[in-house]
Amino acid sequence: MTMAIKPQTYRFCFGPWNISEGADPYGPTTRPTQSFDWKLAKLKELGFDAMMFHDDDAVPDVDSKSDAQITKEAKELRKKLKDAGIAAEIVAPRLWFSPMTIDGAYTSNDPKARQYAIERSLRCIDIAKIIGSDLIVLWLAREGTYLRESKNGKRSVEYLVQAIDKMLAHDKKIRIAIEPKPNEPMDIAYIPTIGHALALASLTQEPKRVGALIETAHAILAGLDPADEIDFAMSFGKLWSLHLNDQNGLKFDQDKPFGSNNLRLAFNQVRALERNGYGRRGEFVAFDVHPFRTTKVEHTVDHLVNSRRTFLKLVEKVRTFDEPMAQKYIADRNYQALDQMVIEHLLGQ
Ligand code: XUL
Ligand code: MN
Repeated sequence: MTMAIKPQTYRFCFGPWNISEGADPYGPTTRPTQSFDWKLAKLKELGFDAMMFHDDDAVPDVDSKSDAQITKEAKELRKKLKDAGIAAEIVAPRLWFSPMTIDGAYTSNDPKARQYAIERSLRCIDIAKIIGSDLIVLWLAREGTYLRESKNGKRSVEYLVQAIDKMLAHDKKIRIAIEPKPNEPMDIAYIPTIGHALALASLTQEPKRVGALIETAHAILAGLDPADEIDFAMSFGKLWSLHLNDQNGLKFDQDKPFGSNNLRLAFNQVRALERNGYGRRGEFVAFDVHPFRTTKVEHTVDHLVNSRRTFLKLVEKVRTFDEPMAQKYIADRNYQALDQMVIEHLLGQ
């Protein structure tokens, strides 16, 4: 007798920065700032399972605090999360705010800045351990250039490997997920795609502990199909976290609600996750989405609820897709019929 595989049930999360205030480079905030406690209570009330963190979401102003103070505050957060029954999914060092990292963090031309970036990353690991996460996310925000002649690309790769090796050596249990993005804030980033992230992982001391996080918008900004990026990473067993959102072409990073711009692209991402069993090893589905600037305060979390709703509806669409019929069209090389079948399935006809 063959055992039926139970359909995957997903667990969801978001970060405190996903309840944002609407500021953009051209104008101020449009909604008031909500406290961390309000966001945590909201996350729980909405039925999400985990929260993702930057190091300074967990311990505000982390650079100005002693190790003892950081430990104390991280322990307070651990208790808060435990009381709420909410897990900490990931912790990411916010390496792009400090005056030390104007010219990059791990790849800065200034050795003091590189040192700062590594020390801050080790502290981030300490915080993650205390609040109960073993997954460190590296969005390599300023690792790239505005001007290619200003840095040496090969040396930058060496610096990245050295930094990751220091993190791996600092704690034998943590894993690192690299979140690639091809541009913004940099003109051109050094690690723009999942392929780059996994190649970088292979140069480290322990490639097994270095994987990836895919963000829909980042893949689109790289001119790639996020579903292919998911399939690629999962072919290597390396998709350890996920930032679903949407993006209208090659513009600024938009972090729109999942499926907002291209429902078919979203459908194909969910298909890739389903067929590869994303979540079976405890991975979470995170939405790295922001409210539209125009959002009124009373709708401040709707983008998160809607993203999860769209995701779950697309899971149903994937599970009810007529796969035998699709296979028949594929065998007959009738991609015109396959195309229409997908469109009508998404239209609910
Ligand atoms: C930036 C981005 C970040 C990371 C976390 O584009 O996506 O929010 O996900 O540092
Ligand atoms: Mn992200």
